[in-house]
Amino acid sequence: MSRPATGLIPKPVSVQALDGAPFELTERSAIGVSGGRQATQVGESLARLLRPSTGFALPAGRAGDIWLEQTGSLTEFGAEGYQLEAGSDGVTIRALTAEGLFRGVTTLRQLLPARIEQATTQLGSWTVDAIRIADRPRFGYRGTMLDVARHFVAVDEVTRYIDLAVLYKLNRLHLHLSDDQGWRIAIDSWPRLATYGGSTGVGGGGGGYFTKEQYAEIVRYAAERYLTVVPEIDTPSHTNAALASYAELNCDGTASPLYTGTEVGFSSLCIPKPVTYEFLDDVFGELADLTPGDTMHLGGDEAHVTPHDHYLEFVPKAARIVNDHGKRAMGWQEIAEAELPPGSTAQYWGTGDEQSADLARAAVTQGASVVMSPADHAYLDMKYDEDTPYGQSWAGLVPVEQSYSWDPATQVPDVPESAIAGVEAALWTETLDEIAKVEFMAYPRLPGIAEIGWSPAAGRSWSEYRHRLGGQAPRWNALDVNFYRSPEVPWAD
Ligand code: TNX
Repeated sequence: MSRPATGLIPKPVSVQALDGAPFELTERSAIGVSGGRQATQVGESLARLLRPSTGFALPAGRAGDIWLEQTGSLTEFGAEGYQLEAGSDGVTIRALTAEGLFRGVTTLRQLLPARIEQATTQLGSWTVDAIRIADRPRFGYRGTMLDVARHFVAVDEVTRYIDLAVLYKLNRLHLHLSDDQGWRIAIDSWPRLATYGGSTGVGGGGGGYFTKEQYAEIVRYAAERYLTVVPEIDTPSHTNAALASYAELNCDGTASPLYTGTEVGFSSLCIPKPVTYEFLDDVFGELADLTPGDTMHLGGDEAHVTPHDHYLEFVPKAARIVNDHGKRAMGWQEIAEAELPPGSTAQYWGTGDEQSADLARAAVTQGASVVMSPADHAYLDMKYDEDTPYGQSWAGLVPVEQSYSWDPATQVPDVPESAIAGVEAALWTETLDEIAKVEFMAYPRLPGIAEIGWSPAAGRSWSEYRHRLGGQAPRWNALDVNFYRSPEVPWAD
């Protein structure tokens, strides 16, 4: 009695096609919610999603053929898990938390025809085949990083990026807010960081920065979609924008010039100077006040001109400053060389090389968790092939199959699944000066990283996945996504 598998991404833990008639969404449909205020908001957000394309009223209240039920009894699926059942009587989604309901609603969204994503009323019926799904994520951290420092990205472009990311059940947005070329977040106690340090970018463009209100708006928009913002202030290197803004941060007391090139690792905070730590305390303090998530990222990568003993002294100090503001410290893999306070996370960005593997193991030995971003799979700024018009290739070309074909738990020997917090796809923007190019690099690869973070390893294969991926094309067309029509994928339209 098996029907063809659904086109869902990420693939759920368990999918059972049922014999009965399909569910049909009609003008009489309604959304009923049982649960707290957040569950009610999930119901309302589903209604807002379905109304434009269906043209139906879809009242959201206490009863309906779409039934969202938050229930304390569903503990076996964890905080993000859910059960979904669809049939002629209706659709029921049950979860322990509102977040679980949101993930289940995301599944329902993908089960509906792709034209559900359209902004205007569409003709035709809206059915979901009878089905039963039980689902929960493999990893708690499923992220994507956006580098808004090399090229600045406007608030509505970030929210668009969020809209697409949550369609694949990602739950972390790591914002790379500072680098040599630009400082992108207003800090009241050090105002020139944004006004001067944020005044340009790669190639000498106009730059820009988020006001505190704008950053808070991004955080709020993300949180409504169960995506937690992880802000990064990259230190001690990748700091030229700060060093250009304040002379006293430089060891020689002279402000460096603004920088618009693409070299890495040439800048450093002055490790022996007390003002360095006052600066970090102010910056991370103001950022913590705006950030409800439990983690702040301190960078730590490519500190090529920081004396090594200084680097080892700096990282624990910076991590403790983050801790003092109530947050866990996260950093790129290099931080594992230094002593890390409990609760820290190191982000692996190696390519299978021994040095990176050693760093990941050093993190685990210290009791830190690891987020996996192997550059030869999960760096979305790498070109797909020789003909990709922008992007980089220092980690090699990363075709869609390669970005999908890896497993976090076998990436680094002796870094077991139990030490891995999850995965993150990084999008650096040295070569990406508009959001359309960012989208082109992210799609179709980002959904594959999202699936690696969510779905069980057993049962994942490229030969099967590529068909589900190809099935996303009508949805992306409806959403006007500028995706790369890779010849590796059998696109559905
Ligand atoms: C390496 S990966 C960097 C970034 C660059 C990226 C380009 C890492 C932690 N640092 O500074 O933008 O390569 O792919």
